[in-house]
Amino acid sequence: MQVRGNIRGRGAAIACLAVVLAAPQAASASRAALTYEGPGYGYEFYYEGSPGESNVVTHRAFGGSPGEADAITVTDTGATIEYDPVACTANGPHEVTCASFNPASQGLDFANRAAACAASQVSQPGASCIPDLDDEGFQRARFMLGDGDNRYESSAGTVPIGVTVIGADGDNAFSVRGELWTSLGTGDGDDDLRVGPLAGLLPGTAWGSVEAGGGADRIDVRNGQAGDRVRCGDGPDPAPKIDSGDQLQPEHGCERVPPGAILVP
Ligand SMILES: [Ca+2]
Ligand SMILES: [Ca+2]
Ligand SMILES: [Ca+2]
Repeated sequence: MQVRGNIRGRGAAIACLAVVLAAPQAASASRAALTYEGPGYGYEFYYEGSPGESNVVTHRAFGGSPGEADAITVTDTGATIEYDPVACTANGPHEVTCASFNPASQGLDFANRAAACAASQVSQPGASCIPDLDDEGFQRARFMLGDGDNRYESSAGTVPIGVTVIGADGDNAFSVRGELWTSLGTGDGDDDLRVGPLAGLLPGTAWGSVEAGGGADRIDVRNGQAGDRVRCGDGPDPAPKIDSGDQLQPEHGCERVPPGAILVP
């Protein structure tokens, strides 16, 4: 299954070949942009909060197929959003849509693809450089929300991709559901972190990773599947809510172990 292969291989050492769509910087606004990561890896949507903001974010991916969304809309009622005008359009100050197939970005896309092909032939002589247009959607979205008490919630009906949401030392509440994979990370605040189910997929096709840092963190990875990995961090954390077979890492907090947990280093 191509989508899953690509997602599982996301850690492979590929050059990030073209960070070409950085948005204009503004002093006090969040920022939406996207990055083309090379043939077969498609695009990553990137959202970064500004210091001092308390972001209240939702996103919805649409078009394409699971693991390969054509476009992403992000809404942040806690911040004004700056964006790359080549790939994105605004629907008001708090909502932006970015498209992986924006006609204005196609020329840029092809240039990047040629560079990626050249690089792959250096490491794999004879490797094909035929563009695979089916692999050029958004495979992942990353939200770097920084300090403040941030909120993040998945929209209902989003096309599942990979989602990363990172906060800092505020009291964060992140609730992600319906994604192929999820990574949540926070700091010393008292955080509320949830990885919910993805309907209609076979067991083992979605998973989550949660790292909660200091503070008393409420963690819930009851997505109906085993294998989610939890680090509670320091602080008086209550026992995480898990499915049987989810993995806790006692070396990283999680002193209160619920029934069914698998302890891993
Ligand atoms: Ca925390
Ligand atoms: Ca689980
Ligand atoms: Ca903790």
